[in-house]
Order: sequence, then C-alpha cells, then structure tokens
Amino acid sequence: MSFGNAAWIWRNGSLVPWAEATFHVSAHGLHYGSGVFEGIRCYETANGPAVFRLSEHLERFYASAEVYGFKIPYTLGELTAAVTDLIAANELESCYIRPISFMGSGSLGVHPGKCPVEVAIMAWPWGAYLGSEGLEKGIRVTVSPWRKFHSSMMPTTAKACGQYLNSILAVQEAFARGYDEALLLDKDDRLAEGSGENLFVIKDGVIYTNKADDSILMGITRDAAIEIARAEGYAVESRSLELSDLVEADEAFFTGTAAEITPIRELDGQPIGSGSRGPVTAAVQSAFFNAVNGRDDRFAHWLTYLNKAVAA
Ligand code: PPE
Repeated sequence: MSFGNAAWIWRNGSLVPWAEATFHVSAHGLHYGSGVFEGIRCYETANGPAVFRLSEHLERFYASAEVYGFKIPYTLGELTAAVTDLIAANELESCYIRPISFMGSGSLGVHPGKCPVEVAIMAWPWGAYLGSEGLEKGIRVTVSPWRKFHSSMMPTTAKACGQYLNSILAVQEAFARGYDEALLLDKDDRLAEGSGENLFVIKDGVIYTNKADDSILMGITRDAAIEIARAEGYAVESRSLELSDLVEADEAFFTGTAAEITPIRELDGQPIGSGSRGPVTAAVQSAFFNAVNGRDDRFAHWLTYLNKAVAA
C-alpha cells in the first residue's frame, strides 16, 4: 500500500497540498497516542463515487474522541462536506478515507492539559487489504500470543490511535511466522478479533459473531454483514465464541473497512471447513459488494454520493 498520487489533504478546515500537511513534533498525540481515527471506504458506482456508511463512521469518530475527553471542533455536516470535497479534489473514484483527530502541540506530560485538538482527513487509493487473492481464496490466520486488551483496561469500542499498539504487536508477530493476519483472544480465552477486523464463524448454515463484551471494536462492516446476511435469509447470532467454535467451523471470515469481507481458510495450519472460501461466505461477500457498489436498493441509504443529484 502506498499513497498513490493523492494531491490534497483536508486539515483543520481547508484543503492543503499533500506535502504541506504537517504537524509539530511536540504534538501530544505523537508522544502518547492521544488521538482517534476512522477508516472509511468510497466505492465506484454507476452514479459515480459513493462513500459507504459515512455518517456512522463520523458518529463513531466523535464518540471515540468523547471517550478520551476531547471534542472534535467540526460538525457532522462540516466533516461530511470535508470528506466529499477531498475525494473530489483528489479526483478519486474509489479510495480509503482516514480522518484523524488528536491532541496537538501545547504541552507534554501525560495529562493533555490545554493541547489544541487537531483534525485532518486523508484519502488515497487502497486496494484489497489482505490481497485480492485473499478476498477470493481466503487467508491464513494464527492465534496471537498477544491478548486483546480487556475493555476495563481501555475502551475497545473506541477507535483510538494508542490502542493500536496492541494490534501492531500481534500483526508483526503473525507476519514474522508467515501468516497473513493475527487473531487475538481476550483475557478470558474467548475469541476477540483480528488486528484490524471482526470475526464471523459459520456452522450448519448459521452465522455467529461476538459482541462488545468480548473486547471488540463494534465494526461498521460487522454491522453491515449482519444486516446483509439476514436480508439474504441467513440466521445470524451474536454470542461469545471459543477457539473451538472457529476450529470446528464450516467457514469463517473477517470483516473490516479495509479488509471488507475476507474469508479465513486456515487457522494455525489447520484448514477451516474445506480450506477455501465457503458458499455462505461467498454469498454474503457478493451481496456486500453489490451493496457498496450501489447495485442493491435495499442498502441505498448506506451510500453518500459525491454527485448530490443522486438521491439516496
Ligand atoms: N476491529 C479492529 C481492531 C479494527 O481496527 C477494525 C477496523 C475493525 C474491527 C472493523 O471495523 P470497521 O472498519 O468499522 O468495520 N480497522 C481499520 C483500520 C485498518 C488499518 O490497517 O488501518 C479499517 O479497517 O479501516
């Protein structure tokens, strides 16, 4: 993944050239990870680019900041316009969008004191997170020796910069052992999530996923997958999952904005089900891509078109 040639970045209210979008090295967020971010995708549709579940992502952005005691000083309307203006300025058809807000330069010391709140948004082309082959054939996952931090240690439902150190340890360790992604257990040995994805398992035609109690980020793609699968006629249940649920599953997949819907074909060298993308995963994945690409009217309300003339 590189940043392509995206020319513009939105910073504190205006578009600035990519190379000029800098912040000072004394920023609190750099030293302590005191920031929050989002990952959003914009997809190509027959009516031009459309951002997937933009308002839900921005709502989570505000909610994550609130957990850490700061207020993002722009309204939902302003950030919505910022995202669509930025995509248009960069002339992108499909892209990944990364809003970030953090404690800026003012003072150091763990308490952020009166550090100013900075906000920036990037947008650039980002293909399949776990490879296009991964989307089709599935990926190889390992159980991480690193545990997902418990929600009593840091709020797992917030998407905060410093929290990702836990994911970084897990993904580096998994890559070093030749796997595509890490799966983290929670402190009670239940399945939590991937370094950047939520988990689903399928057994006897029923789809299962875990929930906030299992120390996960409440993924917006997770929510979309649940809704889409139900609309396609599948039963979906949320409950805590054990390692045995995954080992014995017929199929499994990860969800995330970056990862989209990625099948899991192997866990620590053991095939999951047939060891390839299973039929339920393929059906949910294909319905998901129809929804994000504007080909399914049932989910039209999830798309924010850059072309304002296209009714949602
Ligand atoms: N759990 C974690 C830990 C996570 O980081 C993500 C998204 C999810 C679940 C799924 O959330 P959602 O995107 O709302 O469905 N991870 C983002 C960052 C990935 C990155 O490498 O950076 C993403 O997918 O954009």
